[in-house]
Amino acid sequence: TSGGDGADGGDGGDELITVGFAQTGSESGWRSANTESMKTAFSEENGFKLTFNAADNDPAAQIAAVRDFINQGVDAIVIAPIVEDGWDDVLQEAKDADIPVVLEDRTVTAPDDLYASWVGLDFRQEGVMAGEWAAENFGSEATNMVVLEGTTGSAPANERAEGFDEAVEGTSIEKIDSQTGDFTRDGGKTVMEGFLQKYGVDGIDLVYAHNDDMALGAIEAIEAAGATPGEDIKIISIDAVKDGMLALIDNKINFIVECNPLLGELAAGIVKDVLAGDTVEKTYFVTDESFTPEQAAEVIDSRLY
Ligand code: GYE
Repeated sequence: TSGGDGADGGDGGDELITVGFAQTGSESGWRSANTESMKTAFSEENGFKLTFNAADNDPAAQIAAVRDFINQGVDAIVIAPIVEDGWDDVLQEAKDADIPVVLEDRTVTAPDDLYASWVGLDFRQEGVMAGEWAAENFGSEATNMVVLEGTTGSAPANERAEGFDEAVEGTSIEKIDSQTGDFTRDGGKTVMEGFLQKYGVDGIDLVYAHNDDMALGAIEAIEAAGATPGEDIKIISIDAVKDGMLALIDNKINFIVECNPLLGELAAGIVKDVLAGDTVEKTYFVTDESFTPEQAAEVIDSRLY
């Protein structure tokens, strides 16, 4: 050939692996970090040609995007499933078309022979960590708690609720209300405004937000109601994204459980292994930490997201 085509030494030539990635949307800081991590890992430099779709949190649109990928005949499909249910048919179609599917982030209820592998976080354990901290700090005094739930039907909303509830069972923490804020800042703010109207500032002691963005929205609502977040009303959330950590250091949030969004390299490695016919595990769990304000201040400069 005439050179200059950048055949940099590999024996596989410059055939790129075509991958369709069906992302949930762009609801949160976590999601932005996850999207960036995925795009970096599935780059041409790393041997991939990525087609990216963000479904704006619409499960039907996400399934349609996966169907498009199947029709395009991509080499592999990666999905961050918005909701757990409803995947059986399209995953079967991918299987019939011999296109391996790797899930990242959220899980599905479909049988696990319909996908090659999943990489993500233990959402239930995140809920348990948040609940154990709540139980330890507020579990022996009467505590009225409201919950800002993630997207209804999503694995993290379901499992973070279950894990937390289990950890605070038998304590004096009482869940007085729980509604979805869809993992967005606006959603968290609107739902919290409603709670404040209904129960008053004095009727709420604790907010458990399924992600930082909703906690940040709740902070706005609490401040607008003339109260001090982190003091008059305590806040626990999940993710540990930059803005969440800064609010934690500011003592507006009291405790954050981490949820690591940097899954791109792992997902790309799994896709390559699957296509090479190498054996992969069905599940890969990435571990999470948790932070008090003091701990957040110590690590903030070294955080990658
Ligand atoms: O916690 C939230 C995002 O699925 C783990 O989705 C993810 C969650 C994350 O919108 O911020």
